[in-house]
Order: sequence, then C-alpha cells, then structure tokens
Amino acid sequence: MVRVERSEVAIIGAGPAGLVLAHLLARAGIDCVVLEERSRNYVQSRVRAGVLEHPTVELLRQLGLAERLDREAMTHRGIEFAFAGQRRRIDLEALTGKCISVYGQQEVVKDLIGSWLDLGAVLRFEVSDVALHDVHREHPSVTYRHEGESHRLEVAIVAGCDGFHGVSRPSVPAGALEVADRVYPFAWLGILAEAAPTNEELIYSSHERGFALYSMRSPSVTRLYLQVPADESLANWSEARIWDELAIRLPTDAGFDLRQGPIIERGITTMRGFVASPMRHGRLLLAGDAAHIVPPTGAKGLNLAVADVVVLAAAVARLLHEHDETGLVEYSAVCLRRVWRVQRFSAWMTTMLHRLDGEDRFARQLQLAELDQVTTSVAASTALAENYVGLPFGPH
Ligand code: RFL
Ligand code: PHB
Repeated sequence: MVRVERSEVAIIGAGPAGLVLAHLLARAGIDCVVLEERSRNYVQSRVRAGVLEHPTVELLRQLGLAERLDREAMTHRGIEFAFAGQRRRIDLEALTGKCISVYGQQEVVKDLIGSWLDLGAVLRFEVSDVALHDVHREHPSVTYRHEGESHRLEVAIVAGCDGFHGVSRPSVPAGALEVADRVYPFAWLGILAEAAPTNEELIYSSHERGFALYSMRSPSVTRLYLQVPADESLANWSEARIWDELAIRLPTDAGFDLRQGPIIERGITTMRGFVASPMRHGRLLLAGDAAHIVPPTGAKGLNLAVADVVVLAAAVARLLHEHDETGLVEYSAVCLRRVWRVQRFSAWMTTMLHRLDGEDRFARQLQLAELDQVTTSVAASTALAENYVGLPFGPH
C-alpha cells in the first residue's frame, strides 16, 4: 500500500541547503516536507565546513537561528597567508567592514534541525528509494520508503538539496543539463585534533612541499589540512607523518608553535569545481552541492548553498502566493551569476596556493609575486577580502 500525502514543497536532503530552505519557506507560510536518507545522528556529526560568511551569519540571525552561533562561534577579523618564510595578514574587517565566523557545519545543521523539529515541522530521516516523478509537469511527486512503508508525496515544487551524490540532479533527463567540470590533481588530507589553537586566525600556507591550512573549530579543537596527491590513501599517513609534515609546511622564519593533540577525525577531500546548468528543470530546482561544488580553498561551499536557497525561497513564494512564475524562470540565471563568481574566486585561491606537479621555477615565482601583491596592495587585498567575507545574496 502506498500512503499518499500532500505538501507545497518537497525538500530532498537535510544539509545546509535543505534546512535553511525549510526555515525560509516556513517564514513565508509555505508548507514543506524534508526527506533525508541518513540518520539524524549521522548528519549532525558529519565534519565538513567551518567558515561562515557575513551574509550567511546575518541570514541565520534574521531567521532567529543564531542564538548558539552568537554565543559559541569564533569571530575572525582577518586571515593570514604564509609564503617565502613570511606571514602576512589581510585585515578583512578594516578592508570591508565585515568579519567571518568560524563555526562547524555540523553545529549549524544541529541548530537548524533542533529548531525545525521544535516547530513541529516534518523532517523524515532514514528514508530510502527516493524517486522524483513528473517534475516537468505542474504536479510533481516524490516517492520514498520510510519505516517499512511506501509513500507518495504530491507537491507543487521539488527542491533538490541532496548534495553532489544525490538523486535530484540525475533525475534531469540526459541532454537537459550542461556540465562544466574541473578536477584538480591534488586533494586535502584534513584532521581534527584536540589541541588548543595557538594562532587566533586561519593561516593559508603556500609551501614548496605543498599547501597547508591552519584552522580551528573551538578554543580547544584545531582543524588542519595538507595538500596530498589526488589518489592518496589515508593509510599512508600515520599520526607522526601528519604532524611532521604540518611542522614543515606551517612555520615561517619566525617559527610556529604547532600544538599537537589526539586526532579525533581524519579524511581526504577531492578538489573539484563543478557546475550543472540550468539549475531548474520544470518544477525541480537544484540548490547547493546538488548543482555545483567548489574546491574548499575559498571556504565557499556551504555559503553558496545558502545563497541559492535564498533565491529559491523567494521564487517559490512568488509562485505560490502570487501565481507568478517569474522567479522560477529567473532562478537559474540569478544563482549562476553568483556561482560563477564564487567558482572564479575558489579556482584563483586554489591555483595561487597549491603546488602543481611539474611546475617550473617561473610558475612558482609568479605564485609568490601574486601572494606578495595580494598581501601588500590595498586594491588587491580588498578584492580578496570582499570575496572572502561573502558577496551579497540575491540578484545583484
Ligand atoms: P550536503 O551538505 O551534502 O547535504 C545534502 C544532504 O542530502 C542527503 N541526501 C539525500 N537525502 C534524501 N535522498 C537522497 N537520495 C539523498 N542523497 C543525499 C545527504 O545525506 C545530505 O544530508 O549539501 P548542501 O546542503 O548543498 O551543503 C553543501 C555543503 O555541505 C558543502 O558545500 C560544504 O561542506 C563544502 N565545504 C566548505 N564550505 C564552506 O562554505 N566553508 C568551508 O570552510 C568548507 N570547508 C567543505 C569544507 C567541504 C569539505 N568536504 C568534506 C567536502 C571542507 C571540507 C573538507
Ligand atoms: C575549515 O576550517 O574546515 C576550513 C577553513 C577554510 C577553508 C576550508 C576549510 O578554506
């Protein structure tokens, strides 16, 4: 037996895109159901992003979802670049009037799920066999299984917020999507360590042996990354080797107090830029990683997901409240403009900071000259800072 249910919007995926969208729609008085294939515990403990742009934090505040964030997030007024034995700071606040917040993605997800369930709203975890139907018609539906029962959810809009490996993007017929893809020949090995950060701000280090990033999650947890080959296996990296390599790539001529501690999480992240367009197929709207991914060097993926759903929620409200399809029609073009600006920034940061195999002396000197320019010229550092703190949301 199939249980038939109705709502206005089906949201596939309870990551940052799906959850922020659910809250935005609820504010607009629009009914939605969120379907998530993993367990609540799994999505709340998945370690990923850590940098929230200014517009992301402002939006969470406007939605009344930033109470814990405002208490616990670390406000960073600048970032640092290490290269050629020196460390140079970019004063984000002085250059833009804005700061960034360091707060784990899983903490954002926890806050959004908690407040969503407090509203008594629907979020089904551990659904399976999710399939989209009739998305090119006015009345699409989503079928899925939950707690041993088959369901059919009939809606006006399906929001594909199910990440890079979800079902939404592959539901669009072949030929209707165009893909731009760039896979980098290196990856990031990331660790979380129970060690108090010894530097107040993030350090992006461009070293002859490869890139390293010094970040953090809290006053007692450090987050560190090392550039490794694209096909690298975690098994090749003992704790001692990880710390040794960090101790080579992070210090400058002035040294560096790299505090070690137990490693509580480790993983390898591939580096890729990917954009599928258009981001709409009929009544299916793709948002976040389901439509695009960026290499993490710019700290942009989560923020871009949030930027998409701001546009998506406004388009859906216009359709359902005013019977006006303009927002739907413009959705993809409005999002893609920001998406490509963020891709450009992320690709630029990636190329400027990583070691490229077979790179000649000339290419390395160009990287160093670029880092020098970006950390000394007010015009160049302002351009970096403007992108890093976050381009405005919405049509601009
Ligand atoms: P998500 O977070 O992948 O959420 C998608 C959700 O959909 C579920 N799902 C399904 N649900 C139902 N049915 C199906 N068939 C489904 N298939 C999948 C999944 O279980 C999941 O819960 O996508 P979303 O919401 O678009 O959010 C995107 C961000 O997660 C991502 O862009 C960032 O994590 C990227 N990223 C960073 N972004 C930043 O803004 N700042 C950073 O500092 C930053 N650092 C990072 C990062 C990503 C990293 N990794 C591991 C990829 C650092 C790393 C290491
Ligand atoms: C992180 O803290 O996980 C992080 C910070 C900056 C980045 C990417 C990831 O560019």
